[in-house]
Amino acid sequence: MTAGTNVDALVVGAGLGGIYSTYLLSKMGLTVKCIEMAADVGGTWYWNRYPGAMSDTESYLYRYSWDKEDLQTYPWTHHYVYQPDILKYLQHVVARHDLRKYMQFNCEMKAATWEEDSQRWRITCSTGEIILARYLINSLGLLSKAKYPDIKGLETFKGKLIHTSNWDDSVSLEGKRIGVIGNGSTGVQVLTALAPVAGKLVSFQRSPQYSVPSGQGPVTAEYRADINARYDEIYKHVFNSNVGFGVPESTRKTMEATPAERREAFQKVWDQGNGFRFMFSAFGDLTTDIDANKEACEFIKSKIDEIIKDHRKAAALKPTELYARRPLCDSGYYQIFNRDNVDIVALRDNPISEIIPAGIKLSDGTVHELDVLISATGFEAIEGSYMRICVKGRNGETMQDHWKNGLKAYGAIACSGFPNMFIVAGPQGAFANFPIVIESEVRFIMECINYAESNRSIIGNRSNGSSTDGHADGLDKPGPTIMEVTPEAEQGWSDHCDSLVVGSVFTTSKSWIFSQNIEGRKVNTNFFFGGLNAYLDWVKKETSNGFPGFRRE
Ligand code: NA7
Repeated sequence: MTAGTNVDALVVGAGLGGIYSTYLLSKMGLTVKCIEMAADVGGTWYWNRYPGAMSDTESYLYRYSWDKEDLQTYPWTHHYVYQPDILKYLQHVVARHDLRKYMQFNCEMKAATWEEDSQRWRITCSTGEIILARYLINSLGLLSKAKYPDIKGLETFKGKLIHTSNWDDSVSLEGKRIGVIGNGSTGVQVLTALAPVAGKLVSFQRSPQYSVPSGQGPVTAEYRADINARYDEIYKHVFNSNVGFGVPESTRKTMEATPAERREAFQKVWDQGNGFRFMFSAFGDLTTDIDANKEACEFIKSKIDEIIKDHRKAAALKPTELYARRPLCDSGYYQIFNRDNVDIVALRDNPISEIIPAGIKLSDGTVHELDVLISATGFEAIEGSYMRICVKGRNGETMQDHWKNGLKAYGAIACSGFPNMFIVAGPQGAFANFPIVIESEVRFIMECINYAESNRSIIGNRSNGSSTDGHADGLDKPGPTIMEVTPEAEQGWSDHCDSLVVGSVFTTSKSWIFSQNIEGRKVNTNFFFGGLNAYLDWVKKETSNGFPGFRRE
């Protein structure tokens, strides 16, 4: 066997989750290495460099909560941060905490195998290096593997084809004839940003989506000072909330309000901006009551009619489904369709028949000639990152085998048969603001590692003949030194996630949230819809009860 570099913990991925994991593991005193396939840190924000790429979490929350001084001093100027600023922020955190020394770039994990004899993971990298690690923390990215549209002739296109998640800065867009396929959060952002730049811009839209204003704009010094003064209170609220977006979470029932009160409440959140505010602050039942949801749909459709002058375009942009996907917000999306150089093609009436060298041919024979075709068609979400590599746990079981009947992970962080392996932003994590979710999952993982390390030191002390005071969990016998979740606990979590979506309107729309954006994929509950607060309460119980979901041998 080839010898390899030995570390206590290997972190794979240097995005939000990988950076935080590396920081905490190094603080714990373990030897740690972080490998990243890209040329630098950033994860999602390294790859998604398309024009208009922006976080739709307000700037004051789109950062780590654990460095208060940095929270109060790091500059941001607008209500939302764009991709270049997020990337700069992450580079800044890595420099501030001197984490680059643990990191190796242009290095992809190709395979990882659990070795029973050494009780270690053997990781093979794209560089040919072998790394041996007691703990493997995969922070590979939830939305990492690009999904291209499965359309006949795509490869024949003679212009420039770009996927938004693998942007090519060298492509000139000024004055060009640009087609965009996809109008999810990415499509909405890229279309809005390109409207003033393109010569002609056409959105080839399969399913219209609801979008509300983001409320983007500069912040005043007073606004920033107020946020700075309230950070403790803000994070207390956020970690105790359902979606963690810092917005009020209403419990008011939509249908108990009069039509005028409903319109007034929707108008208020529309004016304030933010998709999650619109979905959760005006009323508390848009995701659970179809009649309530329909009221929100009608309100947004009335706004589309108000904003868009051309009736044909307005009709094409109006969704027919419920407001039941990840809520979108924008910086003037519907408004761009008032421009003469921007058009919409409703593929539900006239689908694409094929892509030809000159552009896009529709079923009715119309040809749209294009210089640039942008694919904003999303990702092979969650599993995509795992399916392209070979991770083998006990008895040679691969992640492909493990997830063949659906994606699952106990508490979003561990899979049975994969000892001492953890996942950040894997399946069945809280459906909430991502930096907060990632922090929560990373802390849970660190609790697991800390527990195993404490048990190791108790056993180590015993074999040295030293006396020990109690045990890691206060029980009679020391707990496990290898953290491996039981199949029952893993299945129990997955069943719990399934039970939480019964009756949710979210199940009515096809999207990556339920693995329905990929043809032929099994419908799966990819999130824990019980709320961030419920997730954190559950984690607290697990840790204080001595990790009952993990094997004790
Ligand atoms: P999404 O939300 O998965 O959106 C993908 C879009 O691409 C959506 O509008 C799809 O239409 C469209 N699509 C996909 N395939 C096709 C084909 N073949 N023809 C036409 N249109 C197609 O990805 P995003 O990148 O926007 O957002 C992903 C997440 O990133 C988002 O939730 C945020 O958390 C950040 P469909 O709706 O399937 O009809």
